[in-house]
Amino acid sequence: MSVSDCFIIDFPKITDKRGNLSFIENNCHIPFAIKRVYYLYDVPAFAERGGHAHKHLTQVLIALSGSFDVHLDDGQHKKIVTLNKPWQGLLISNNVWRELKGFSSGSTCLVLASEYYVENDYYRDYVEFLHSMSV
Ligand code: T46
Repeated sequence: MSVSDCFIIDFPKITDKRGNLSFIENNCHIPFAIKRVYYLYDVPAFAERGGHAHKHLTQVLIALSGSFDVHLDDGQHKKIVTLNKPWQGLLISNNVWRELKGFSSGSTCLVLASEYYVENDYYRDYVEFLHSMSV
């Protein structure tokens, strides 16, 4: 998997003068069954989240409010994606290092994950990650 396997997904958007509505249906709008949902909130502007890759997990990140930058790195190529639209998600495949930075005030990141939380699925050491990608 590489950064080119990471892409933006547009979710349905129902516009309404009362406010807009988007929805995501399991196995329909994203290419995996959702096993876990988590979210990042109250993130200070200077904070950085992520700083790891996953061996098997695929997930979709959504900026439900505010904005932040997602730095992607597969060991050979890098890409930065800014998320700031609640009707869009960024799919991040396994074996891609990700760092989340530049959180705006009040931003919220919703994450839809293909697997339950398993600490052993993480590469948390960048050198180990690079080594694993090169063998
Ligand atoms: C990712 C970015 C965007 C759990 O117990 N269950 C969970 O589902 C998660 C995600 C985390 N945790 C525990 C593990 C740590 O003790 O919560 C603590 C903080 O987790 P972490 O340092 O991994 O948080 P982030 O924001 O750096 O990374 C998370 C995800 O772990 C990661 O997959 O891509 O959000």
